[in-house]
Amino acid sequence: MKALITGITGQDGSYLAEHLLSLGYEVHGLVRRIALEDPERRFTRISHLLDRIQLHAASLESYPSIFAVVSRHEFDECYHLAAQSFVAESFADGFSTMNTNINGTHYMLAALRELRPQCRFYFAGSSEMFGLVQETPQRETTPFHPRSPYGISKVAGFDLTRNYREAYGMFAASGILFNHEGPRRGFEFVTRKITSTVARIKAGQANELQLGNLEARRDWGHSKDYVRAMYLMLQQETPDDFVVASGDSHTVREFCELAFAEVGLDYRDYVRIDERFYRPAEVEALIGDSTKARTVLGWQPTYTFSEIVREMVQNDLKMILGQNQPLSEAVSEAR
Ligand code: NDP
Ligand code: GDR
Repeated sequence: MKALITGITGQDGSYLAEHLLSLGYEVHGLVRRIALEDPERRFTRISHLLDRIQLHAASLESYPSIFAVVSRHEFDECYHLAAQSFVAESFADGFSTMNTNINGTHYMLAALRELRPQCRFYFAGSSEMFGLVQETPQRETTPFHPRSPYGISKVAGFDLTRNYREAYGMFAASGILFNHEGPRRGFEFVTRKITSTVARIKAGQANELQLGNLEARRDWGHSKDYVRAMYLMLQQETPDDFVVASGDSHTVREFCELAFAEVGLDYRDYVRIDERFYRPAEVEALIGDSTKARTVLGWQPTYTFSEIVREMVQNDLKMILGQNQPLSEAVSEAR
């Protein structure tokens, strides 16, 4: 089996590549040309896989570049994960988020329809599509009410995917994934911002952590668990959409409490509220009902919330104390 992963350099792409390799897949990744020119910084999450995967340069902004990659290989499955994935950035630059996320998805679907309509397609939908939630917990039938340009772009991608399935009979499925984390999470997302700063404080390299809304509530799982669900969705007899969630939700404050406690500190001594990290429209509380994924796909998560927090803190401590990785640089750029 040959799979193409867009966004292979990201958190999920790297775990999914590992999972598919372990199943005997030939794994291809679509990456930006600039990444090929700067492999040391851009390929940190996949450096250990480089001799086992094939990378192709293309841009989500360019249909011809995507068309060229799809035309050169007979892919059986395509996991479309590439996106501008940071919600806060989508408020700062809604236009480029929309362009990359909506057109990028449309280009992928159009190229596959033209060249390889039998290739199975996975779209990385998001719980951000629920936004201002219309029911709790959220499931496949819950109406969408996105609260950011990012959320809106994901609703459009979801609708495009369903339309290609209905109009052209393609095997096109969307996962509606709730937040998922892990040691490879980007530094700007709140979980990694917290765990990396905890490590810096413990190492004497920082003395406070600036955050926005501590009462925001999320259903946090582990990326390693969630990429298994993506794979399972493409192994079904018919294409369908699935919510993937832990069913357990916690506030940002609770995440802080646990992360600081992991190194013997009290978060109240270090966390400062900074208005800059509030969003113009917040998604206050998300919690998913993944009954359908659990019954139809036979999927279930293996990590608990406290195991995720512990793994992330311990990983960041190891990076900062053991290997002198430049955590400080990344964190000071984060927001
Ligand atoms: P990351 O931000 O870690 O990875 C995003 C990937 O997209 C990177 O490989 C990045 O490449 C690539 N990318 C971004 N812009 C472009 C572009 N213009 N052209 C080509 N590639 C581009 O995201 P995650 O791994 O966390 O998430 C994967 C997908 O799942 C995303 O679509 C995200 O929106 C969605 N999602 C994530 C959830 C989560 O909690 N993690 C939950 C629900 C959905 P580069 O390295 O070059 O920047
Ligand atoms: P989210 O993740 O927006 O849910 O999107 P993020 O970790 O950025 O925010 C989670 C919640 O924490 C609050 N928050 C802060 N967030 C950040 N980044 N920085 C802060 O300082 C801070 N303080 C409080 C936020 O307001 C928010 O409520 C993630 C991404 O992976 C998306 O791509 C994905 O689709 C969704 O999860 C599901």
